[in-house]
Amino acid sequence: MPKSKRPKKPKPAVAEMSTGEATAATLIAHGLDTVYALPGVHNDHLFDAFQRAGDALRVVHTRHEQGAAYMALGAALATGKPQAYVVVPGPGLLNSGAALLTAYGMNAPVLALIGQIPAAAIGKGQGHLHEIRDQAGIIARLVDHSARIDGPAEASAKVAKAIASMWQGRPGPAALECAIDVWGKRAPITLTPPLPARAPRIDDDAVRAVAKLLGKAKRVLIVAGGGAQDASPEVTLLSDLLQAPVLAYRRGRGVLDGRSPFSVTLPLGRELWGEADAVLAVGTRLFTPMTAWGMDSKLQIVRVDADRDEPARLHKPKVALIGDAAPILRRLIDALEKYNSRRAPRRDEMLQRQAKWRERLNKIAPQLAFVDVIRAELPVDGIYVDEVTQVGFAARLAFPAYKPRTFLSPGYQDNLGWGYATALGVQHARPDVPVLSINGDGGFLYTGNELATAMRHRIPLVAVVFADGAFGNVRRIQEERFGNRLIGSDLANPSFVKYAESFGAIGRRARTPEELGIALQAAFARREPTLIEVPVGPMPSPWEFIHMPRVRGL
Ligand SMILES: Cc1ncc(C[n+]2csc(CCOP(=O)(O)OP(=O)(O)O)c2C)c(N)n1
Ligand SMILES: [Mg+2]
Repeated sequence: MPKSKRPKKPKPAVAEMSTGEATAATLIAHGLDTVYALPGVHNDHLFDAFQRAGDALRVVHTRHEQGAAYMALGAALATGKPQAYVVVPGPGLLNSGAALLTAYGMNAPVLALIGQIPAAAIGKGQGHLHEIRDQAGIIARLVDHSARIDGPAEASAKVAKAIASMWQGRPGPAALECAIDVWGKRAPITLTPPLPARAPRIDDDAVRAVAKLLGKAKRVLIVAGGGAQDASPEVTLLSDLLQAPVLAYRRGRGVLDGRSPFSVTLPLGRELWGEADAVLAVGTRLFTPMTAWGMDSKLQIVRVDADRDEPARLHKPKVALIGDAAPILRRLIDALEKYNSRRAPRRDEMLQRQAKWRERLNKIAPQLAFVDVIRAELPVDGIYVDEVTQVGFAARLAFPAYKPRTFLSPGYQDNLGWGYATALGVQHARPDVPVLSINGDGGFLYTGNELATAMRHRIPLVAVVFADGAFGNVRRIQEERFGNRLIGSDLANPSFVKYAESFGAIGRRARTPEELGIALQAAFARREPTLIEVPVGPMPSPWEFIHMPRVRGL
């Protein structure tokens, strides 16, 4: 072909844009279609860019910044895709802080876009509106990647880099600041397309070593964490090949279908930890087993982790495989063909042991009765969003999650009040499936005001509030361990039914597990913002099943 007729490589389009417009266009080019936000004068030009972007980038505005940040977190957890929230500097940033901290702890791809005072005044301490000392330093402590956008020409590249950073090494949130007088500045802009993800090379020698180790082992236990959520088929196949139970507590639930007798939570998981000769830990810190259940030289540990620094934090493993779980486990499955040994099927044993533990868990029967009706009514694809409340603790022990990303629990922050707003973000990002938020009366009123957001943006979330008139968990500890000296643990509640109705949402009351089942069925059929109040009394302590003593290295 003559040179002149060769198709030309398209040149990136250059257009005059504002910093805000370049930011919006880059978010859209990265597949984002929503920003969760609370506006203010620092970000007016960015919001104007959102307005001009029309349906390509919808703004879901909330009633408090923590609502916006938790919604972005929920959307990220439900989809596994990057999500963004926008807040003003200073108080706006701090109001969103608990959610950003939780996004960090959960390795969730949330981008925080944060306003700033006038560029020339930053660092001078003159006391501008919403000024906070060293905002850049504060956000740098909260996330692994942060930067300031200093002008229109660099906006797109900085947004693209921030989003790419969410998958480099350990996934997680990122934050960008931009000054009030910079969002509106204009210049000729070349947009930066999504940067290619750089996957670390898989170490085939190490994979072979792991296949030999696990192939020979007699009693393998797999432990799945949040980093295993996208490796469900691989973990499921490995569980079968190795006849290995899969332990998941909060973040790894649903990776192996909870209906399998090989799917275990803490109490049975601890027993199996005590008996195992090898553990395959996938995308988990292995925190509870390592810090509470103990280690000895007879247990060989293999870690699969996206973060190079994580595997040796508590105990140096035999082998660590670094990278995304799914491709690594696929290589491991291939290698096992050669090295795996025959093992007797463990299905019957697992069925029996599951039944035995279910019986022991009857100590928390009042909570389990609610967990069982919730599971019965929540459709197979439905998403359950946990809270730090009594029925929540029971669900962590006994709720079978059927699929990945359908059991969302806040991980090691375990922060009261994450539930309702996070679930709202989940339901917004996944309008195709029913979402259930469970709450205590303490946790719910952290973000119950976002019922207004559910109504304004027509988000058909169904929420349950278990109302015991107390920070029940705290009160029980005061009763049991502090001679019933109660302090700061009683609550004056509104009528949650009337509260929901005052927003225009559906409010219902259910007094028993059976009534809750009926109310849930109606709510999932109706698909409108709904709050179901369940008055309850004190519930038995679940802690003996969660904080359990050592089984190894005794
Ligand atoms: C952000 C945050 N603040 C405080 C706590 C401590 N905390 C743990 S459970 C709890 C009480 C929960 O009360 P409620 O939501 O009513 O649930 P209940 O135990 O009564 O079922 C508190 C205050 C926490 N986990 N997170
Ligand atoms: Mg309570």
